[in-house]
Amino acid sequence: MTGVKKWALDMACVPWQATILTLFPTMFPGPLGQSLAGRALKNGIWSCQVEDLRPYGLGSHRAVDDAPFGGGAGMVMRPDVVDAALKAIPVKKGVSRIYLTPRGRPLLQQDIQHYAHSAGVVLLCGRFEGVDERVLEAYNLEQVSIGDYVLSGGEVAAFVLLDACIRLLPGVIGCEQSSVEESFSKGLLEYPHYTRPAQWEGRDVPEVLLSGNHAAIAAWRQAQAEAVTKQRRPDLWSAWVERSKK
Ligand code: 6GU
Repeated sequence: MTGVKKWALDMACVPWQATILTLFPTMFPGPLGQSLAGRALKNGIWSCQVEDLRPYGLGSHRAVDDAPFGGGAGMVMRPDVVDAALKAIPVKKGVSRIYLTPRGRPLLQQDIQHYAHSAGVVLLCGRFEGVDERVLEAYNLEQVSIGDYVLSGGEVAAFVLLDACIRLLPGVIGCEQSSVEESFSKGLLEYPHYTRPAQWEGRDVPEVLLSGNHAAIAAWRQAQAEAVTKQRRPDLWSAWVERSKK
């Protein structure tokens, strides 16, 4: 075991805790069992507790959903079933309880930082048309969306939220990465990256990057970050311009 791993184990006696409520428990840890997140899971930096919603279902068929009052397409997850599952999850201080839904507030890097610095998250993954509103209210669940498109369920959104948190946990990646983090937190997209070969298929690496002039390189990267943000993300650009005036 490397020094960093040992340090991480000593520091994080209590793993950052991910609890996932889902009808598809075998999906987890899924991609989070690989690569950086997978190694961190094995090293005890985070834990993955999956709670299957099915056993909380009603009747011999363990029904978890029913037709919407008022009519319309699709099925809605029953509040009594979700309540029974949530009751089985111990309430822990510093653990946010989150319902993943396209109706939620957009998930931002600042939210990820907040969750990563906390003790963990409980994620309720919906399927079908969604979850009965009353149980969301009763538990005052945070409602979070990962973007303006519709997924077939909250599980893929849970992977996204967890992946973004796990890479920020102490000991998951080296210190070099933390500066990359800050650069996005400043609100600009990143500058472009280049590596060897310096010439490839008739395309050259920008000369300034080969100059060894660190001030010139930093200025070039800043200008590139600003240009790409202005072009691709006018929303981020306006916010950045506003903040720069203050
Ligand atoms: Cl969090 N869930 C689902 N089902 N669809 C989404 C989403 C979440 N965020 C964007 N689309």
